[in-house]
Amino acid sequence: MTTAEENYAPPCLKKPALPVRCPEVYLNPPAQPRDKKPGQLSKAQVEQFFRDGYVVVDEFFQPEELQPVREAVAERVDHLAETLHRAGKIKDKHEEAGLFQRLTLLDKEFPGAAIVLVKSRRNMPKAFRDLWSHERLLNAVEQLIGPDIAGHQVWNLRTKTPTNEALTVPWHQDNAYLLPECLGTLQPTAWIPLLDATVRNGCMQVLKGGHRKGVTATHTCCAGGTWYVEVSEKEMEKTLGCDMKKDLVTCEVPYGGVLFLNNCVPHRSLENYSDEIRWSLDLRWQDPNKPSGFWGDKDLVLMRTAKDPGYKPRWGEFLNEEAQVEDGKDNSADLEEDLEPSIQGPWMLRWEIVHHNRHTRALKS
Ligand SMILES: O=C(O)CCC(=O)C(=O)O
Repeated sequence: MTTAEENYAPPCLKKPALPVRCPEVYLNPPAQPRDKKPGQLSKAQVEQFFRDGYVVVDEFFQPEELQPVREAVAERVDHLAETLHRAGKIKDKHEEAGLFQRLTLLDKEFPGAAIVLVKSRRNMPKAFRDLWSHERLLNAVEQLIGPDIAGHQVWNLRTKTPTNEALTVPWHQDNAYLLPECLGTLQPTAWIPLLDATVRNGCMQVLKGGHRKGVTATHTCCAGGTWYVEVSEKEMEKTLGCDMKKDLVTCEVPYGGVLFLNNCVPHRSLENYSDEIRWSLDLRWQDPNKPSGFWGDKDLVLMRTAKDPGYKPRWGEFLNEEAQVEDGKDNSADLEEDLEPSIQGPWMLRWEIVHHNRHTRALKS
């Protein structure tokens, strides 16, 4: 194998990791669209994304545009409350509590309710799909990855209830959760809070420039009482060349704002010390012709293609539940929920398990 090939070859899971490096996809913007389109980032914002590995864009959405998303989250919490109640796990459904309190109350009565909500694979609500394929968002993403855009299989609704260690995400690079083959694929994330995300309620922190070498540092599994992989400060300094003092950026994002993240940049979220739940969504995209690194057999969802300007995402295929999305409604409330508050995933097999907890113990090979 030549040196150049070595640089691009994904390390086989069974072999010791090769020194894989793919910096250029993370550093060089594609040709910018010639047309002016709503939602496009400024030249300086595009440059920042590629130089620093992140960019915060305030006022990307109007509050009323995010209202359906808040309502869909409330509906999910309501469904969870009904399910827990039916299963005899809780006595009070806390129907009077609002979006920013109710899950905390459910979690008090049934510890782990917030985790059950995180792992719920109920259909992605229409409001989430509309946000993910929002015209303005895709216009911004086009500036980062080009005119062919697919939604990545990994999306999350984060339910950061106050002082809940299990929901505080430690330092990681997103590609550490995927197969090594996707290292050469730029997969920008839009991290979208459903309230003002602040230091107090657990906003994100980024190590700016940590993507520049285009490598995935060695992570370990699993941090504290979580199912998350983690990369140590020492390892980020050594392998990614990060300076923990100079490169640390705390990204407060006001409601309506978006934090765009590069999948190679190290980031984490802070603990929530407020009395409200810090809800957020993280949504990802990539060029459909590149490896996604997803472990399962689900496909990407094509959202735009240069060949067909009128193309619309085929959600039925993505969700594999055509009947449920055909009429635009989410009539999936009857789907069984798994009420076991632990989470396992294939990323646990990619990295050494150095700390066992309820999540790793339930891992089947
Ligand atoms: O929202 C959070 O707390 C963490 C999000 C995150 O790490 C991610 O989107 O990759």
